[in-house]
Amino acid sequence: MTIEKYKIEEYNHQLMQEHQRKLDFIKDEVNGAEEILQKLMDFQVAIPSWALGTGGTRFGRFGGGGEPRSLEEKIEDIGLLHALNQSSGAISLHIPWDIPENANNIKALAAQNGLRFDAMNSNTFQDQPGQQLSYKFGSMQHVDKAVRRQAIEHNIEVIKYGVELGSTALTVWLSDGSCFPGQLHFRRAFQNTLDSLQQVYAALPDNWKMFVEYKAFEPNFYSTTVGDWGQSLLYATRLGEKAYTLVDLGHHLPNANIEQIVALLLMEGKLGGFHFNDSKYGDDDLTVGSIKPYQLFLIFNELVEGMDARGMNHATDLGWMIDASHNVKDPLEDLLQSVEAIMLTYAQALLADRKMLNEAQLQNDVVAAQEILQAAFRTDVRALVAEARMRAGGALKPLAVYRKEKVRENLIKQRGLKTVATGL
Ligand SMILES: [Mn+2]
Repeated sequence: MTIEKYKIEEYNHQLMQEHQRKLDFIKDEVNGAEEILQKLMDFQVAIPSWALGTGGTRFGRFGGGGEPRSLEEKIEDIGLLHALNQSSGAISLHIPWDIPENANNIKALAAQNGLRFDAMNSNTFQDQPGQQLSYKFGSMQHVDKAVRRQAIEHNIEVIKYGVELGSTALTVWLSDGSCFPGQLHFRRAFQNTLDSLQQVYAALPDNWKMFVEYKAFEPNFYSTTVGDWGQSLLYATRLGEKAYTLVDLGHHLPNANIEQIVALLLMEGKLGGFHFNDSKYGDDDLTVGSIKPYQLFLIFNELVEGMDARGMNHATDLGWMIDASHNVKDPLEDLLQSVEAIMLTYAQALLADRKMLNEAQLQNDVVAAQEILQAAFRTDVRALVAEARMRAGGALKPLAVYRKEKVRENLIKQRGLKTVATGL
């Protein structure tokens, strides 16, 4: 299913008067509105192929119907999101869940939908049907060299698929670790993992990056071999200049100061990619901005400040991706909400008066520093984000159009009620 451009324009037209009033107000309130609008239009967030179906938990899964049955249908779904918000112009694939049978056709279909291929994701956290050796006790850390070899070869195969599609990054997330004290020799696990990653790194094309994603716990509950940003940075530093740390918001212990982690990784030139989601307890994979919006703002504030300090391009110099999937919402509505939350928070971070903040910091004026940050956070930037979206050809209110056009009902009609997206 597609939503015609004229339909989106019709809906926009109905809202125009009210929108213009709100836009005039905010443009009056803030400095450099046009510059912010351009940055918002340039900023794209990649959608992972596994977020298009209803997520499951280990207790159950409640499908909503009309889920994409193939890579082609996943691209179609992201194309719908992008048509509505003009900010979801990339897709991140997971191998082996989304092996492109015919790379040229898949590339052409993505291009028709205005999408490019973001980072490729490998999977050595599950055993696949027919797989020779098991990852039950880890993949790249494994005591058996043959298991490590299998994991290395899988990652090299993922790079090969990525090259065919025009991707330029590989994200490696390992579930390797241990569940009980004594199970694992920590240094040996690290060295095996480093050696395996080095062999994958050696197969990276010159223009590619490797993202080493860390996670504090789950599925292993005693130790994780890439467990925090320190360990990831250690691997990335040992690997070389094409290797970076990837920060996933849900992969920290409770109350970790993620904004400080981001600031220091940027300082070291080692922040490569970012996975957005939100959480209350652990890796809850909830909608971005739904639980801790102020934390998200503080993180974005450091991202903008740190990238500007290094002269980085916000839109292109980091890999931005949503990594969330859960049980109770229509996945496409959830993704529209997540992208909206990201754009709103990015806009607020762009508004922060950094010169004043710097002065407050140098004067130890703690009260003023808080006032400056919260003034930005409490600014209603919804009209700015909507304006950027409309100028790019999207909808002023994407979620409202999605519902009025009965997208989910149409997808269920087309695909059926009992479909299950691959990989979940
Ligand atoms: Mn992730």
